[in-house]
Amino acid sequence: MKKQWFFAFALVLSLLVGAVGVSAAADVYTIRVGHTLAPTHPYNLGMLHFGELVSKKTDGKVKVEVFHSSQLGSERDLIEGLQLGTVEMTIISTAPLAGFTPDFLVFDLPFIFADVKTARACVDSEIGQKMLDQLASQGIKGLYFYENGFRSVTNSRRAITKPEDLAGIKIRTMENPIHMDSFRVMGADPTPMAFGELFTALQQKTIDGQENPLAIIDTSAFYEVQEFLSLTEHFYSPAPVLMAKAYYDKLPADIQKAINESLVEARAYERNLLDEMNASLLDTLAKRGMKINKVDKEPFIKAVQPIYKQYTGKIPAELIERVKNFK
Ligand code: EAX
Repeated sequence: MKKQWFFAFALVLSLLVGAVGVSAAADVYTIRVGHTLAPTHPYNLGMLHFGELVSKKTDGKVKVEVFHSSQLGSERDLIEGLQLGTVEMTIISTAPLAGFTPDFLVFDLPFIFADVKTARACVDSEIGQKMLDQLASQGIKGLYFYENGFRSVTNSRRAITKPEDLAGIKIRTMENPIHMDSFRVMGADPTPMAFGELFTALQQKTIDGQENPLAIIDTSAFYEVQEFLSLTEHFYSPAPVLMAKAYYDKLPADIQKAINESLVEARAYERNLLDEMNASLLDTLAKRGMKINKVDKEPFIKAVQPIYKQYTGKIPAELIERVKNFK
């Protein structure tokens, strides 16, 4: 009889420890953060900085392990990983979240933000907070918006100076209906693809182009496989930092507090890194051989107006108005 009690106790203890990722011995909380970008990108540097801050604030109780370059899977895999509890945290673009919570689609509307200051103020406002909170029903703790940035088009065929130049360009997009429909309405041929497969697809010319912010074009070396960079800045990608809700909810209040304080501090650090990089990246990418052109955005803005009509309803009209007019 004694043996059965012992085994039952051991089983319960192992389930308890396994469930919260805590080693019962020293109450150490290990947070694995997965993302798709290069080790030199501010996503990675921002998460490493978060790890340093939260370790200091908790006297080493919280240990953050950052896995870059899609080591833990694509952004969709990472979102599902949070729901399954196979990963504790991720930093991604909002685009793949559209399949989980449609309101996030509003940030994917082309040209919805005029500049980075407005974009940051909007995602940091109660509009952004409400969206992060909506993720709770999906088993995800939406914490803060970091930044990916304004996305521009690169390709290997021609400079894109007006929407008509996109005709017939096979362009990789994120797995997001607005991104695909926006390029379709401008005459391009969109292919949704996980970020981890993108460099090879460009190298093998199975696609002509892609669209991402300058910091990704540089840190993922797209300049090696893309000749033209056209500064369309057609979408703004916020970068939500998300945790597995089941994991977060089980953390003691003081640990949750330390995580939140550290993430807020590291958010400013990550955005500042992007600002610093963006100040010199056009020069850097030109020196790396890219042919760079500015564009008159008006014809592009006009060309994508049907997208607003098509998605009003799927995205609450009131939410589109609030974000579009955010000051
Ligand atoms: O979130 O897939 C993409 O193009 C994203 O910009 C990237 O994964 C970072």
